[in-house]
Amino acid sequence: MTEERLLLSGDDAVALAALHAGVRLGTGYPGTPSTEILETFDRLGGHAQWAPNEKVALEVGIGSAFAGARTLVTMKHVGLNVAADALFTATYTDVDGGLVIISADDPGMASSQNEQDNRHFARAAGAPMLEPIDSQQAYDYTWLALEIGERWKIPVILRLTTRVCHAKTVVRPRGVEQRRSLEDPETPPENGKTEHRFRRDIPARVMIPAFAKPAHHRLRQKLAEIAAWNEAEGPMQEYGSEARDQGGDHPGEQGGRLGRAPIGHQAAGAIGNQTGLDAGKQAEAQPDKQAAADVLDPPKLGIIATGVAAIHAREAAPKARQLTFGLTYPLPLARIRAFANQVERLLVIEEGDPVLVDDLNAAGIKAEGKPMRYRFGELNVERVRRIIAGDDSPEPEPAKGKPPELCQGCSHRTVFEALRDLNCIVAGDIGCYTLGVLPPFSAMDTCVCMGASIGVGLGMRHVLPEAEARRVVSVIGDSTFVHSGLTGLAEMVYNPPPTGHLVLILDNGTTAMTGQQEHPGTGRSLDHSPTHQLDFAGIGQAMGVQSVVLVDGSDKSVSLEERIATQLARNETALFIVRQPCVLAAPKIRLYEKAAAGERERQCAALPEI
Ligand SMILES: Cc1ncc(C[n+]2csc(CCOP(=O)(O)OP(=O)(O)O)c2C)c(N)n1
Ligand code: SF4
Repeated sequence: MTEERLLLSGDDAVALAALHAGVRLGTGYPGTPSTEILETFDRLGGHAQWAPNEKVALEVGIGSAFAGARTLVTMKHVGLNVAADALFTATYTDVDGGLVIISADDPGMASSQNEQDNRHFARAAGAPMLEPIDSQQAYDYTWLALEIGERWKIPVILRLTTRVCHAKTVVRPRGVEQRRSLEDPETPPENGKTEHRFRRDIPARVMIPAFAKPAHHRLRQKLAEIAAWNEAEGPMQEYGSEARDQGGDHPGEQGGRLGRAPIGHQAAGAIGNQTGLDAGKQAEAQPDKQAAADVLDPPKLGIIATGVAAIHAREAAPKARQLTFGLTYPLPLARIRAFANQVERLLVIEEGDPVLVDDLNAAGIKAEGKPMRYRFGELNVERVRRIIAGDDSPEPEPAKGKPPELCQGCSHRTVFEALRDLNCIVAGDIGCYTLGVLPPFSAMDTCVCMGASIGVGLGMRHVLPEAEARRVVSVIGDSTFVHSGLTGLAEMVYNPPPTGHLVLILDNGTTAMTGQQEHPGTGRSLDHSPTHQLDFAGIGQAMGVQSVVLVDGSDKSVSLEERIATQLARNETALFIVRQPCVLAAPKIRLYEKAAAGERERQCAALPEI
């Protein structure tokens, strides 16, 4: 450990840990609140790249880990749905290099289409899961995930949530002597990097039934061993008991190389400031609440809490006994049982679904969960106080913010004006353009998940009466098209509806919604340097779409509305690529293009004359 103290977001802490731990490859797909991890890893000098989608990112990560390299794969919670096919079998395999999968969950849906709780994935796929409460633990648990992964040759999920990703708290990184450098003095001079060699192990990596059956047994054995390790040495903190009065954490925290920041007042304060609540200040501001102190801190109340909820619980009931652990799957059930035996009322404070409380009750540990209403949205100190006190009075309505809207001058505006005026039935998708659903456009009828616009549009075309079917249009962004629209296009040409169909790709040259990331359609890598660019028109033609049209969105001499209307009257499959850069990204795109042109000129000038 160094004396260095850094104020970092959880995302940045993961990136820094990845760098310090010698992660050779970081790959992922953008998605709030995980996007910054790879961007920071790249800025710090790590090898980071955007994949077309989360499944490909995880597959690349699995390959890298099979080759023995420490690897980081990042995504938001719904990304794990896309990557799930790879995940559920990867846990059967032996990965040599530590493979950390970041699942950044979004309770409260600050920027997501659902608030699914990815703790279910750990249980369903048999993947160990670590859940940090703050940036220090985000740093420490990234290391720990790599170490657990390498010891048991298993992918490990690091589950973050929006608050942990974006709140900044103090991080004390490992000392330089403990860090793993990418530079290895014993490796050949050509690249100066650690060489990872492929180790053949067919039964551990080729999941045909003959090898997968024993592999499943191995997975259960690994999880049993990890659970035993978690009981004995896993990262855990207990408060309100003698151990806490002596300032002691679980021995694992002290003896292992694990998190060294207990949930003390410092960490609680850091997050508390985010929520605007602090135990002392709250009591001062609301003297009537003081009377509830006995309810909040009865001597026999025991709280089990994980993730950021642990900080809220410490602040809401500072005198209550509390057990918090970092490795939340597989659970340290014996430790929990011992804790439960010391208290009269055992309360589980967890954000999202009743995952932990159900696990405890299933294991015969009598635990109380939260009322249904707290399953929705994020927890905060006030909500946790209410849970503890059994206060079921109505919660104050959150302040209404200004509804979001497409930027002035946004290229998506023209498209939605046309679709509105033509009274189209619009199968929509996810991106900035989803805002086409709001007034003054109100021109989107469905939005389910990334890529769904094409399939959903086709489904409607197949069953609606002809006049209505003709009005159906699928609208998809460029990043989303690469992510999961390509197979929808294959479906369109393979099973064309009798009226044909029209897909509009809104190609604004960036992944605008998540902060202007590159993707395979922009022709630039994560660090904005030039790379191969997918040709959407060529793809449409090669797939057999009957009418492929490139539309310059800035060309006002052609009416987009007329073009769409003409197309809808034909029984053809059609792809319109409406191209116009996002107005916010355009200046940067021009800079990247200028830099690339300069580089090409330099390379040409350096060519020998023939
Ligand atoms: C499976 C999944 N991964 C990531 C996201 C986050 N996300 C939502 S839309 C989007 C892409 C938006 O880019 P694009 O389609 O180009 O539209 P734009 O925002 O540029 O208009 C991303 C990454 C998500 N919602 N679901
Ligand atoms: S960020 Fe770009 S794509 Fe998104 S609304 Fe603004 S101009 Fe449109």
